[in-house]
Parts: sequence; structure tokens; C-alpha cells
Amino acid sequence: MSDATEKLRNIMMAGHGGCGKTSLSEVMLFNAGSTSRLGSVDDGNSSLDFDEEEIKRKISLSTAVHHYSWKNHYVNIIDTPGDQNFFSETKTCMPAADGVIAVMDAVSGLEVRTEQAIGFTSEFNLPCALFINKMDRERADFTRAMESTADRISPKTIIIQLPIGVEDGFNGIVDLVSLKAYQYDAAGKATKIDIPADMQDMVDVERESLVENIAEADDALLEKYLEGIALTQEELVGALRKGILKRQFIPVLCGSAKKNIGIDLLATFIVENMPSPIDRGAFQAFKGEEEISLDPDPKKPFAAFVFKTIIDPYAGQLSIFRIVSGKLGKDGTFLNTTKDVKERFTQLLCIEGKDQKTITEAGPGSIVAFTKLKSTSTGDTICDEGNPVTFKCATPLSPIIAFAITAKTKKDEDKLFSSLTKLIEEDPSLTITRNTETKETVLSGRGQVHIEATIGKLKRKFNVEVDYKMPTVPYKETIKKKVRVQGKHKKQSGGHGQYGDCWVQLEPLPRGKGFEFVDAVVGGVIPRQYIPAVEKGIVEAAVRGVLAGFPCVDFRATVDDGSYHAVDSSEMAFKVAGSLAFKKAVLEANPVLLEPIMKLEITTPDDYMGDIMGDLNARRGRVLGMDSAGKMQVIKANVPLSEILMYAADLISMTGSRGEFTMEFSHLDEVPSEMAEKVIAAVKQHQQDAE
Ligand SMILES: Nc1nc2c(ncn2[C@@H]2O[C@H](COP(=O)(O)OP(=O)(O)OP(=O)(O)O)[C@@H](O)[C@H]2O)c(=O)[nH]1
Ligand SMILES: [Mg+2]
Repeated sequence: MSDATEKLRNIMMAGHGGCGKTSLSEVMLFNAGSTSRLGSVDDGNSSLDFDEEEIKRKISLSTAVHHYSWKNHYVNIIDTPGDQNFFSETKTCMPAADGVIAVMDAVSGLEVRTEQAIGFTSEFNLPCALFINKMDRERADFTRAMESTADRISPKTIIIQLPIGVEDGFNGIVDLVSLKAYQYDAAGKATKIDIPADMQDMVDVERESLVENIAEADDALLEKYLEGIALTQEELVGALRKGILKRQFIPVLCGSAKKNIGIDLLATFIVENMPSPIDRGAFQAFKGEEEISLDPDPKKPFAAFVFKTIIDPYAGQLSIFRIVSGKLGKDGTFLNTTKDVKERFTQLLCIEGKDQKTITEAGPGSIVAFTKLKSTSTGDTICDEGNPVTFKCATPLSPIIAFAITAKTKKDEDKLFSSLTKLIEEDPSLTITRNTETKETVLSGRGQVHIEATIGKLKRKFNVEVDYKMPTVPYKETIKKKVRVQGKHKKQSGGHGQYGDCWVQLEPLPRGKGFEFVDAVVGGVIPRQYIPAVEKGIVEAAVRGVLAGFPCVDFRATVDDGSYHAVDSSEMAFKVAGSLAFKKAVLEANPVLLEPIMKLEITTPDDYMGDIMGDLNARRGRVLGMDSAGKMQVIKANVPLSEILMYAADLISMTGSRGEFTMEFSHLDEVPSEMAEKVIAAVKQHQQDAE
């Protein structure tokens, strides 16, 4: 194994929006001399939040990658967004990291997105440490912040640092592992000091508990500890690292990115206690159907996965990937197994925030990029042509809100669709669908801000301006009564006339059965060749129902009688007759409106169950069941789509962002009559307005 891989750390910063991930990363880059000036999110000159929209909003919208050297190690830092709208990236990029620093705000305590990020580390089996940031803030409270994590995260936390001073007076750290204390000056420079006397008791207690916790993770050490034999510093340090890598505990550190306090210790912690790609070990992959393991070995065939794509309309597409096995030179070819195409690269790049630098080689564990690939997108496996393998990529968080979007100018219609398709390569938590019924292009994502930011990107990157609105609910119509009517089309206007006559029976079918046509004509009362025309007339008329113009579904039409004229009958005349029969029959057949019912799965902490259930009730929801998953409750319910178009925002405010939901189409159901009247009136009003 190579020394370079041993000394490599791929670290992700993850956590709630605004807890300070980007600021922390900036300080680490600056302390290590990787950036010559300390980038700031607030001043809009961060090297990680460099996108125009990020500068404007002062939040991270997208994952950024940079690197620095620290104590003879090379660290790739992956800074992820914490906002709920962009949080899917934290999940989909996480497998590229070998360890995660979950960040929390010392004032707010453990917030949802930090809790979820720690949840993802369990899913991907990655070591995780918790950093309590913003210790300098007013009302920052280390103990209270720790208490807020109780029973909410696993594995258990172990405190390895304590803060010296509080709020504005916060100025140093006691390291409980080395039992050393550091005080920081205004420039963030650390000086070793004695452990403050007034902290000694607390340090003793916390140190004792730390030693016990570390010992518990190692059988041999535990035996020694229980026999009352003191553990050596070496044993302790070794067992701490081992326990972190095996995910036996989550160590807790603290500091302030703003004041550059404790950040050097965090950087040292990362190189000493977070895994190298070799510690991470083999990745599971598929060779055809067979599951195989790929070692981080430079001598093995090249295999990597693309975890992030950045589209730049000028520089082209940047595909960022993690090499799992093998190595790359400065140019060459590879196979994209996901798309089954060969591609060529002429440049190998390392990422430095918004900039890239050409490099000549990269080995296992490296996070590097290609530009201008033709067919490769996020989630794809790229590898040696002779050794095709595929990695299973992390699934994005599912979309929870949808908007109908239209290009502001007609000429951009086509470009809109192709540009959006490109943006989805950059951001797989977006989906785009063409609703053929409502004729709308529907863009779905993780929240309204997500959609708005995407619309901003469309303008900046592709110069396509769009309008957006709530999507039209794709209502349908159906009938409830069996009827039989005559459809007769007769026109005598000199010369050739038109004559078609049919008797059609309409009857309701069970939900989801669609449309059935039965030919029950006997004795040639309607000649064979005209029967399909009758069907066609009915099908075409059913596209626009009689109530509000929505498609009519779930009915059977049986043609059983009619008449014809030897000269004047034609396919066209029978089509019109079929269509007349349908329109007449539907009016008599007790037509009703059907609406899409969605199956909702809501995950929420216990406390909000009452509110959520009450709210579901008000939305005409029907609860199907409840389950508990860990400390969360899962509610399954069927709710009409029209009632939950903006549910994402409502659930956030109901649960202080702690509730999550997914939804999928379940079935169509009859709209209650008073609701139906409103829908029909609204459609008619809309039509009048349009005229
Ligand atoms: N007082 C104080 N403020 C901080 C500290 N760290 C960050 N901030 C401020 O907190 C705000 C958010 O910081 P960011 O670094 O953008 O936070 P983030 O976690 O990257 O945010 P997202 O990427 O949007 O999730 C900024 O105004 C920072 O200046 C800190 O240690 N102390
Ligand atoms: Mg950020």
C-alpha cells in the first residue's frame, strides 16, 4: 500500500444549516496555508461558497471540495450544504468521504440536519466526530449542547475536549486525552497553559469518564481498567482511534471558527483519529451479478465513482470522483460502466474550491476530477476498460414539492427541457416530468428555495428565464350510472351527405380500469369497417370530460345498435356519432370528478404527532397506520394531492424542521361534491379569464 494513501484523509463537514461548516473549513484551509487569505461567508469571498447564488444567499447550496496539508498528511475537505433544500448532497456525497465531522451550533444545540447527517454516517458505516462550534457566541453552553444530543444520536458520544471560558470570554481548550490546555490569542495562535485551577475538578471527572468509555471499547483494556491498573497514555490514544474507526463512539470537540479557537486541534484530531482510505478498507462493488470487494491498492485496476458534477456553461462540465482502487495518469481512457460507454480524458484535475489545478497522477482514495466528459454524470461508475465493475451509488433524498414551470419566451421552450436535464446531472435530487394531461413541465425538488435556486441557475447558466406556479392537479372525470343513448349524426347539405347512427351503453368500471370498448353489434346494422370509428369518436371525446374538461376514465362503452346509409355513411360520420353518443351519455350517467390521492409517509419525533394528525384530518387525509422507528414515529396516510401541494413548508413549520415525508401516487378517488363544485367553478373562471 502506498504511503500517500496512508497519509490521505477524506473528510466531510456535515450538519445543520448555518452551524459553521464552511467557516470551519475556511479556517482549516487558512491555518494550513492552503489559502493565502481567510475566506469568509459573510464577506462573500469564501473559497468554498463561491457560486453567485451562494454569495447572495450567504449559505452553501452545493458541495465544495478543497485540500490542505497538515502535519505531513494530505486532507481533502468536502464541505456540504446544511439547508434542508440542498441537504440531499450531504447524503449523496458522503460515500466519497472516509470520515465525517458533524458540526453543531453551541447555542442551538443538536439540530435536525446535524442529527440526520449523523444518521447517514450509520447508513454508510463511516466514523464520525461531533464538533460544537460557535463557543464564542452569547448563550453558547457546552453542557446544554451536550444534553441536547442525549438519546438522539448513536453510537454514544464521548467528550474529549472542554472549553475554557464562556461566550465572549471563551479563549481556550482543555484536551482531555493529552491533559493539556491551550489558550488562543486574537489571531488564533495557541499557547500551551496549565489547566485552569477552577476547571480541575471538572477535568478530573470528565477524564475519568473518558478513560472508562475508551476502555469499554477494548476487552483487554477493560480488564485492566476493572482491575484498577492505570492505562498508559499510549494505550488510551490507540484505543481511542480504534474505537472511533470501529464506530464505537462519537468523540466530541469544540471551538470557534470565528475566533480561530480549537481549529488547529480539530485539524490535528482529523489526521490522528480519522481513517485513511486504507483504514476504510475495501469497497463493495458488482462485477456483473457477482458482489466483489475492491481494495485501495494502486496496483489493482482503476475503479472510481462520480459523486458530484458541476456544470459550467463556459468551462464545460466538471465530474468529481473518488478513486477506490488503482491509479490514473494525466490522460487516458476509461469505461463508464453505468452508461456502457468509453470516454477519454485529457486532463486530470484536483479541486480547490472554484479553481482546479492540473495534476499528473492520482491513486486510491484520491478525490479528483475530469472536465468535458460527454456521457458521464453523478452516480456513475468509471473504471478500467478491462475490468468493468459497478458501485451502488447513494440514492438522493426524494422530492417533496413540485412546481409547474414555463419558459418566459416561447423560443426557449425546447432549451428549457434540455437545460433542466443538464441541471439534474448536477443535482440528482431534482426531477423533471412532462405531465401529458395538464401539458405542464413539472419540476420537483426538496423545497421551494431549492426550486427557486434551480430557476436562478437556469438563468445564469443557460440564459433561460422561466415562470413557475403550483402545478395543476391532474383531476379526472368518471361516471357512476349505467345509461344507454343514441348518437346520431345526419347532415344533408346538397351533394354528399353525412350519416352515422349508433346506440351506445356507458357503464362505470372499477377504479383504475381505464377504458373498455365492446362491439356488440349484430346483423351488420353498422358495417364492420365503421365500428372502430365509433370507438375513436368516444376515445377522442373522453379526453375532455363534460364537467370541467378533465379526461374521463374508468368506464365501458358498448355499441349494440345503429343504422347506416349506403351513400352518406363514412368513418368520419360514425366518429362524430360516437362522440355525440358519449357526450350525451355522460351527462345522464351521473358524472363525478376524481382526484389523485397520494400515499404519504411522515417521519416525526413523538411530540408533534398530535399536531400532524389533526392537520392531516383537516386536509381530508386518512391515516392508514402508525409505526415507531427508533425514537421517531412513522405515520402512513392517504391524502388528496390538492391538499398537500405545499406540505413541505407546512410540515417544516409544524415540526420545527424535524419532520420529514415522502409521497407517491396511490390511486384516484371521488372528490366530495362541495369540493368538486369549487374545482369546476375555478376551472370555468380560469377559462373565462383566458378568453
Ligand atoms: N459567532 C460565531 N459565528 C460563526 C462561527 N462559525 C460560523 N459563524 C457564522 O455563522 C454563519 C454561518 O456560517 P457558515 O460557515 O456559512 O455555516 P454553514 O454551516 O457552512 O452553513 P450552510 O452551508 O448554509 O449550511 C456565518 O455568518 C458565520 O460567520 C463561530 O464560531 N462563531
Ligand atoms: Mg456552508
